[in-house]
Amino acid sequence: MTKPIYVLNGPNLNRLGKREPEIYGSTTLSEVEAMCRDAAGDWPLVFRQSNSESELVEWIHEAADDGAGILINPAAFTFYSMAIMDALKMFPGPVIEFHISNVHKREEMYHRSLMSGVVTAVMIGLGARGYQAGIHEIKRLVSEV
Ligand code: DHK
Repeated sequence: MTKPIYVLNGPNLNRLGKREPEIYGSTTLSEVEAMCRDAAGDWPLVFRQSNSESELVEWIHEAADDGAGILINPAAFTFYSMAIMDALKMFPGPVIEFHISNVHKREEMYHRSLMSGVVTAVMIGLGARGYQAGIHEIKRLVSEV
């Protein structure tokens, strides 16, 4: 049986569409999920969002046991959550860190990710539609394992 790809989203991403649309666009998280499922085709997806660091850690542990790959937008946790960083280190498969916005064009506090040094690849600044490319790329990376 094909292990699912986990698409995990961090804090405030549940507000996509209403949240700073000049930065994150008008696409809602539900629309992002639909795009991801379309891009995944027959590949099973687990698509989740949480504002809780501990819940995201628990889901990464779940993925380590049951998942093939992770596409994660840690959102604000990107810059200070060693708990999520340490959890990602335990994941045996490919991980893509994803950000809707180009964090390097934003304030200094958005420039240093704790995750980038422990993931397979980083995708930044493609907008919400970039999740589709993220799914295609994580599928490729998983298939190459
Ligand atoms: C999303 C957030 O919520 C921010 O905290 C990050 C990221 C950027 C994004 O662009 O998807 O800094």
